[in-house]
Amino acid sequence: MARGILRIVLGDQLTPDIAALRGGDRDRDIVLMAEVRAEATYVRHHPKKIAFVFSAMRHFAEELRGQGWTVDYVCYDAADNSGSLGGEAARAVRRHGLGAVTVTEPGEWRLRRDMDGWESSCGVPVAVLEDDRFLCSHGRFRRWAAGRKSLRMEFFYREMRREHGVLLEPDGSPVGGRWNFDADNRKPPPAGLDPPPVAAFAPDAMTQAVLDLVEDAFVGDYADGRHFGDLRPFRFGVTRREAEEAFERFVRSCLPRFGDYQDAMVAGQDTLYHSVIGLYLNAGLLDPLSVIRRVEQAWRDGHAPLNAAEGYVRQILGWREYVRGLYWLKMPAYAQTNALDAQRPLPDFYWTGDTDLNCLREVIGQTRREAYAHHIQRLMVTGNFALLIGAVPQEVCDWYLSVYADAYEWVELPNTHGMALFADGGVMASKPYAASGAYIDRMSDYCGGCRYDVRQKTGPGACPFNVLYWDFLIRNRQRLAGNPRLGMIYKTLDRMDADRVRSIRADAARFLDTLTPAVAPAQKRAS
Ligand code: DLZ
Ligand code: SF4
Repeated sequence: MARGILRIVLGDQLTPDIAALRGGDRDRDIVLMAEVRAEATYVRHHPKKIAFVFSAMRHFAEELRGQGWTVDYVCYDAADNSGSLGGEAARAVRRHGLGAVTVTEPGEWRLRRDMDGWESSCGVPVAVLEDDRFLCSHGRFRRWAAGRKSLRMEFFYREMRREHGVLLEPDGSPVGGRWNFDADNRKPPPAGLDPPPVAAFAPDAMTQAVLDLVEDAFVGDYADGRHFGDLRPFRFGVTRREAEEAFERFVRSCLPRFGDYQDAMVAGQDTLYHSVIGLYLNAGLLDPLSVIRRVEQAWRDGHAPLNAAEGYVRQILGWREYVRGLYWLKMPAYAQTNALDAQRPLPDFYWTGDTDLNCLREVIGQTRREAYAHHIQRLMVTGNFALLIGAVPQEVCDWYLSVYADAYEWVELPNTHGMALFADGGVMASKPYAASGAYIDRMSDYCGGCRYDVRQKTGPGACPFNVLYWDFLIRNRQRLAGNPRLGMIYKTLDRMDADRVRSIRADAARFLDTLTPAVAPAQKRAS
């Protein structure tokens, strides 16, 4: 009788019909799931993220066992844990005398390259299957990208809408007469917004055991090599049922106002009307197309306005698929991009939250507590600041990859190198997302609680974003002045008198001098 197959399920592949399990023989094959040091430490992930992944993995293993699979589950603290997925694959093949390995492709280039060596380390054939949980395959994205000068998300998104029949009139045109209601997603937050709390789940015994393990192995002072972020209280869901409940709760209570306040930021309101399901989607606990269909239905039922439904669908069917397509199209070179030659180390306060710029303190503080921040907090506060000071793209990317519970390199790298830092030279964005304090002031209530004055343009009390913004444009004139979308801004700069320009540069230099590089730079990833 032919030997069985080792079917490997990774920590972000927690989907019962994942490619590697399809067509398997439940009597003969073995499913391997392994908590390993290499995955938990290739960057210093937020302890909440590790706890979420490990606990969701353990719950998923139970789900598979309930469906008749034999699951060989290797715990992080098992005495003979080899520390890597490749090592565990080879050990399991030998342990069970199996004849082949099947695995669904991972979300990250690093691990995909590693898998090329698995046939020789396992001594049996290894099949790496495409991850078809995404709506756009690698081939489909390549076809879309072929021959295009510009790879803008908007055009990709329209094709996805047409292809999957989402928010369309019977004649194929977009409902509401427009493809994109972005302009209706930018309401500043009025005083007294009172969003409902995000779904929270009490840890069960299995999660409690994981929390203890994570506490022992990872929690402590970042400067001593431990991982940044608060482990407790831990309130994430860890099963498909909980993820579905969290999403349904969002649809019922938050979606109607999500559209209006998608870009708003309010101190102390960590989630506003956001769904906070990125971690569930990216780990495989929710299915993107079901999420999209549910949101479309909420609009068709008159429960949510179109700017909310379209704005939400754009994130999942547009941005999420687009960044994943771009990642695999452009890797590994994309990780090395640094079009603006940014060389400044990431400041230490990204890892401590200890800064007197209130917007950064709020967003980093929230990130430390929750392993969550929404897209505008990421793009226009921490990302914008990193862009303006010229922080090294790889360090910035490692920060995002570490601190957010939903972060995997396929989503983080394009968002950092492409969107936030313009390090790809304009593949993703038509201009850098650079903004002065005025943007943050308009979209948040952070400035009221800040020791800097957002209306002051220069001088010791001026909002640092104001001088850094102009300093950034001056520093990068050669690279950016030819960009048609920046023409007006450079004209304004050209009209500034020389004294003003000198004082901007001097203020910026003084401020930049106060930044201390991180004590323990983020661990470098092998790519
Ligand atoms: C993020 C993560 C962590 C923290 N730990 C594990 C692990 O121990 N075992 C595992 O299979 N996966 C883990 N993951 C998720 C992987 O890093 C994920 O599969 C990436 O997409 C790698 O490509
Ligand atoms: Fe941030 Fe400037 Fe506003 Fe302070 S004044 S919160 S530094 S934007």
